[in-house]
Amino acid sequence: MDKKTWWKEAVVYQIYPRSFQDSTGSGVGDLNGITQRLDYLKDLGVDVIWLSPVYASPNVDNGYDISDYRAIMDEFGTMEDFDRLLAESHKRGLRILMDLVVNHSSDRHPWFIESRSSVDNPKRDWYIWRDGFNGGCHPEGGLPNDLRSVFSGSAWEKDEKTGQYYMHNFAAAQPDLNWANPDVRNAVYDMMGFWLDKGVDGFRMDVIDAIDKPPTALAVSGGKADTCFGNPGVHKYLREMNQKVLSRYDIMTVGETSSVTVDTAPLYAGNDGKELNMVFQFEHTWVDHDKTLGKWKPLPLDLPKLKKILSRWQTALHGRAWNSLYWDNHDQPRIVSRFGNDSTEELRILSAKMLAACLHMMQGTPYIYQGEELGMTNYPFTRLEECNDVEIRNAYRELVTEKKLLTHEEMMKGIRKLSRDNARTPMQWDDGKNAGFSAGTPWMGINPNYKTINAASQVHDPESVFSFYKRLIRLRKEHPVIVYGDYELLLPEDEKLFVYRRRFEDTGLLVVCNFTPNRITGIDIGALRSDGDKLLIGNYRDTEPDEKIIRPYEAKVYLKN
Ligand code: TEU
Repeated sequence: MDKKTWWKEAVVYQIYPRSFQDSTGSGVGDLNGITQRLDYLKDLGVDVIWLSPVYASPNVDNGYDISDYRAIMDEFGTMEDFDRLLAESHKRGLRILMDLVVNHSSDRHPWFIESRSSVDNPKRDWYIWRDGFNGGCHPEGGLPNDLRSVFSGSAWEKDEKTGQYYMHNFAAAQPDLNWANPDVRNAVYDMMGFWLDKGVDGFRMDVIDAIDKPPTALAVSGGKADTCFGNPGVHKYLREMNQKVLSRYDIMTVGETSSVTVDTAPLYAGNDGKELNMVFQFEHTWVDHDKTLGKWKPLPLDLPKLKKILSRWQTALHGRAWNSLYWDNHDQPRIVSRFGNDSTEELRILSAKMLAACLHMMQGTPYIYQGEELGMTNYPFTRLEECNDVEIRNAYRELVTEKKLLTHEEMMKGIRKLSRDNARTPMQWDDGKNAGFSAGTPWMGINPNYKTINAASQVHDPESVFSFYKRLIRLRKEHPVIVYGDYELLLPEDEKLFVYRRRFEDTGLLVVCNFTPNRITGIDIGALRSDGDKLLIGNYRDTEPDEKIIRPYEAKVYLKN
């Protein structure tokens, strides 16, 4: 049985501050904007707010490139604004999770500026420097090896000053820190203490599975390099971090770990509590990615595959480690446009609710990304100039311009379906100017559907997507089976329905979700139900008396008490 803790029972709401609420008319969201909206979050019923980075940053990757870990980004406000946000959140019983981005810093961080200044600078070894292969005479341009950046191209950047290359898993403006150096680790732990002593309630740890680089990734070989993600040495550092920092506070921690598997999850997030509380696994976010072209060539949803992945995580971690549950975040497109259906208002609302029920009835801590609770959709990008994301721009350059593996139209199609910028358009608060996001010119285009899809039209409507999320959050607080129950997938091969059961002590849930716009007949839900159960929540106003009919995007959850 899973030990009870507050973070297992909590629901987290992720804010991307740049796009949440602008309080000054600058066109960029800010901390005071978030403070103004705390009552909205309280009304929704979430317990924890995860803030994407709010630290000083040149914004090559929108705050995931930090130039001062102890300062607030100018555009977002001041440290006093932050302290007020924290105090106002706590006053309402809302906790704050900070984004901890310590796999890399910005190339403008004073540590890196010093590090690159000369080969014998004391901070040289705070980053990862290598000579070029063969004295830089290799036909490939002398790169130390063929290690690739997640954001396209080589992970090595030549620094003209000293002639050596530094390593970056992400953009060239995001040099990786050298965790093998204890001074780096201690500087990070000190900085974490600074925020924890202020009273923040935990951390979401960016690409934390990449902090330990295997020597085979960094060898100056001119040839094939191993990936930097998921090297077992990560656990040595996380255990040290836990002993020196995390264990001293009652906080919540979640690791962003794209390489985690059901086998390694118990190391990161096992019940023994030696490292983190939970991890974000990525497998379900790759289900519609092409093998070679990835997200830039979207595939149709293979529901049996999605069910298999999510169910494997549910079953393997039960009683051993703790799951996070998410469809959306700032790196993912909008779920309703991805696995749901935004072609009509009716289907958008039904499918957004169905997807919410499907996820929120599983075991794990659910994360809601800003706007997901409104059923916000992808953006109709048609021109590259409408996109901001460094990942998109780099991938476009490599795949369309240089290698010609995709045409402009194909790439734009991929961008519309799966790119990260879909999540980053401003929050749609109302049907007024700029959707109520900003009195100035928004830094990024607002989705033209804001007149219909916005918070103001949903908060008081009991049939809205917002109200549905609110009910799901409340049910989680009322029924321990949702938090602590075990899990069993039914009808694994069915291509249209996602059906599963949960059990806890004498109680049970049956969750039935139709992932298609069609009426499904022939499967007798009545036969799967338990004696005396009742409908706990559903996304249709009325009930269909014939239990052999499941309506378009219908979701039904039965509870046996
Ligand atoms: O993301 C890390 C990560 O794994 C992503 O690169 C992911 O694979 C990609 O976004 C999918 O398109 C984190 C942050 O969440 C992301 O916003 C940052 O860009 C990245 O780290 C670098 O800090």
